Amino acid sequence: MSSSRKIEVIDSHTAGEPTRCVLSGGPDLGKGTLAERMERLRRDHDWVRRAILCEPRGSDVVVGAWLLEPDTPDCAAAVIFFNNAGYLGMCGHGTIGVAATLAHVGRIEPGIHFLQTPVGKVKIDLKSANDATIENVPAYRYATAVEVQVPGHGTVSGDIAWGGNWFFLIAHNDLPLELENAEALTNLTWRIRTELSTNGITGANGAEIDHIELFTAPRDPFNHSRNFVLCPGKAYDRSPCGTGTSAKMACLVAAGKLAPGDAWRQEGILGTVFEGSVRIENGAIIPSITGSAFVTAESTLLFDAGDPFRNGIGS
Ligand code: PYC
Repeated sequence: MSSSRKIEVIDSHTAGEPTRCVLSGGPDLGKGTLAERMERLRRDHDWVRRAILCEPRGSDVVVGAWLLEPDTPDCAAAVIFFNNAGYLGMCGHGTIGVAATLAHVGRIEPGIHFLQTPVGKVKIDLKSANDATIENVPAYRYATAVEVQVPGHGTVSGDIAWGGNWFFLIAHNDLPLELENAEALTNLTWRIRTELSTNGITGANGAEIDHIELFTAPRDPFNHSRNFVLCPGKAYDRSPCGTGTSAKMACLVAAGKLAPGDAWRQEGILGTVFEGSVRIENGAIIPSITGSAFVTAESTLLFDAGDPFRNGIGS
């Protein structure tokens, strides 16, 4: 028995991290601000997030990007980012994926565009069908040298920073940040996240710190650093993480280690790179991230009423 619902999506990856852009076919989120529409999605239609991203159609790694009409006429689109665990404020790799997708469907051409996100307006400088520089929302270091005890591991010290999502950033030299250690790194960062939450260590206004970022020296000496980023749903970011690189640059600026206009080449766990820099506007740190995305599929998601997993496994 098939249902008439069909959701059109375009898949891409940015530096190895997948994005699934929802073009049409989702439930009507009604009128109102983007924040109101996101709240309606979360409250009334959360099944569709799981149906689109969770197995058997998706996987824990994929980030969804729901394209909507913007509230403001100067934006090419509005977007709500989501993953296997819930909703994201901003997503750097996802924004580059959205840029490549909008170019793929002919909605934008190389040049300057704006994207509305739930945490603010983001600028896209589309350089070609695959390459873009995005200017993120302002980033800042919220706290430095915050210590947390991780049972069986010891004391971990890190910075708390906002880069469009909340991050705990840690210099890490125990276990190499290499793919073969992904499981051990995931376990460690998950335990750090759990201890932050148990100990009431949060971002501003009690916000949950749901991204944990480890740093070490880059494998390629041309780069400045290599990272491993744990995302909220326990998947690790295959890319160097755009919001994580933004948070890192905010910490470097606060520590006097990065000046406006300096390049920061952040290598991720796959060895792919985001090139970042910052500018200062009215005292705020505005990060930019340059990366490449490639479209991998144009698909129609189908919802058979008889399929026990039509709304995703675990629903
Ligand atoms: O690139 O900002 C990012 C991101 C957040 C979660 C996964 N990727």
